Amino acid sequence: MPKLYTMPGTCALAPNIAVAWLGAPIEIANMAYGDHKKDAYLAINPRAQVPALVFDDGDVLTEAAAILAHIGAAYGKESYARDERLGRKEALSYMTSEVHGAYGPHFAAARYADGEAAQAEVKRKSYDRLHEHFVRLEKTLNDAGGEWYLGRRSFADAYLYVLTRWIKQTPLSIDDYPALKGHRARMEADEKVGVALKRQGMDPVG
Ligand SMILES: N[C@@H](CCC(=O)N[C@@H](CS)C(=O)NCC(=O)O)C(=O)O
Repeated sequence: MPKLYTMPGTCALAPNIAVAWLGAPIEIANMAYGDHKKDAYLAINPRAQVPALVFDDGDVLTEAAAILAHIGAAYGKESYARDERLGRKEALSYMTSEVHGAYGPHFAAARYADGEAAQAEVKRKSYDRLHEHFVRLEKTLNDAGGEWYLGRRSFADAYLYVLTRWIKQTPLSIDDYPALKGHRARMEADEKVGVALKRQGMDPVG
């Protein structure tokens, strides 16, 4: 059975949720934080990042957007219209690169600047960028009816949930983005999201 490597608190939650939603025959291998830098995992992903999907023949797929696309194509039962397929691809590329990337200075300021003052400045500026992304995400969600990011539930919702969970760790407030707040609560009311959180050693953020 293919194995999805995850770690508490990480974006690997999105494919973990996708596996739970589809009941896909994929084992979740949740590592303790730190194990991603040990030899056993570096042999799987030398960049020391999760998620990684390891197939029975040893092939490895990394990058959350690619893993989500694979899970949808291999195990998805619903058929999506062309505009939905394109919308999902665009949403996942945007979220995994632009928005996740904008969290970089928050999570790892030392990669962007030296010294406490410079790092604080880099972080402060990153909250401005994140705010712009949340305004855009909020608008897209509202334009789609306010319930699911693309109008009906898709893997974009799983990744959006990862991004809105992290708001809690920043000085920004989910209260400033009411549609995102409602979306996060909707995700946390989902039984399968609860299953995914549990197997990744995580709790709802409330
Ligand atoms: N571009 C990659 C990014 C993956 C990534 O940044 N993973 C983070 C967790 S969200 C990680 O493994 N970080 C390792 C660390 O914290 O040292 C993807 O979309 O899968």
